[in-house]
Amino acid sequence: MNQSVDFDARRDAHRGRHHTPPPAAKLLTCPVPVAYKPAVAAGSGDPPASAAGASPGGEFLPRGEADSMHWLPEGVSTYSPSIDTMFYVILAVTGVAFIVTEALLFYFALRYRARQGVRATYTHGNSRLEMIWTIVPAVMLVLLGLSSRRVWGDIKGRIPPTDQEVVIVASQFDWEIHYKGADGQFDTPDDVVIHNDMSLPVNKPVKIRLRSKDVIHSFFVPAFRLKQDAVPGLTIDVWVEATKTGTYEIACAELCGFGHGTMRGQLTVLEPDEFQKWLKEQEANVVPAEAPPA
Ligand SMILES: [Cu+2]
Repeated sequence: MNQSVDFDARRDAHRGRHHTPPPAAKLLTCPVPVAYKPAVAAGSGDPPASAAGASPGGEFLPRGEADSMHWLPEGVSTYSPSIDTMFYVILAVTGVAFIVTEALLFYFALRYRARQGVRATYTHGNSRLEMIWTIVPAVMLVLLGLSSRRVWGDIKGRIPPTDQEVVIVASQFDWEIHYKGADGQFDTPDDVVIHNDMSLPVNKPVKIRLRSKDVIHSFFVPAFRLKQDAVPGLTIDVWVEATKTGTYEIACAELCGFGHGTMRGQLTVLEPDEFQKWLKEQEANVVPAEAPPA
């Protein structure tokens, strides 16, 4: 059974005609759920393929084949273990509550079903029971909220000091990745701009500034456990520190139009010296925009 899709062909086909929806048949053939199998082996010395005509040969596999022991893809950011712990704790609490309430629902539906000769009694409810099933979930919700506050504050409430910055501009249906050019500043003619193909250094905090040109998108890197909306008119800062080299998937996690499902990119985590080498190569390729006439 071959469920892999030609990720690069899909992305390349989409590049340059962002407002044309892809053929419906292609959208329908996308297997779900999928996990991204890294095309670049961990620690590989190969630089990532550049944006133009990239063909790193990555392929999507059914999640079960990628990792049968865990439901989640391998976490490769400093905060992914904390997110996973929170996920499994919340899943356990809500899972038990779900099973208990559904079991009671079926039990009562069966136990008190209409039967001949049995007259229904009218009940107005039970205040004590209602208090219990309101207060217990409320207390559990507060406890879950309090226990996740530290992790949440660490991820969303601060940006660790770093000189590594990337600006990501989302649009239908494309991720535009901006790096400071040789002058070390954004919004200048020598900025490096790459579509749907991002590279980052490993073991180094990176500040990501998210923007959107049109509608709300959501920058989602499952392997980092990082998901953040990109909202038109706002610049939203997030950060990540990758812990393992390799190639990972970027997805849009906010339904943003007909081509939403094709709004994918790849993210390559490189050793710091390889990253610097790659960035220098990209800088050398930049054709500065002509200065506007005075
Ligand atoms: Cu989107």
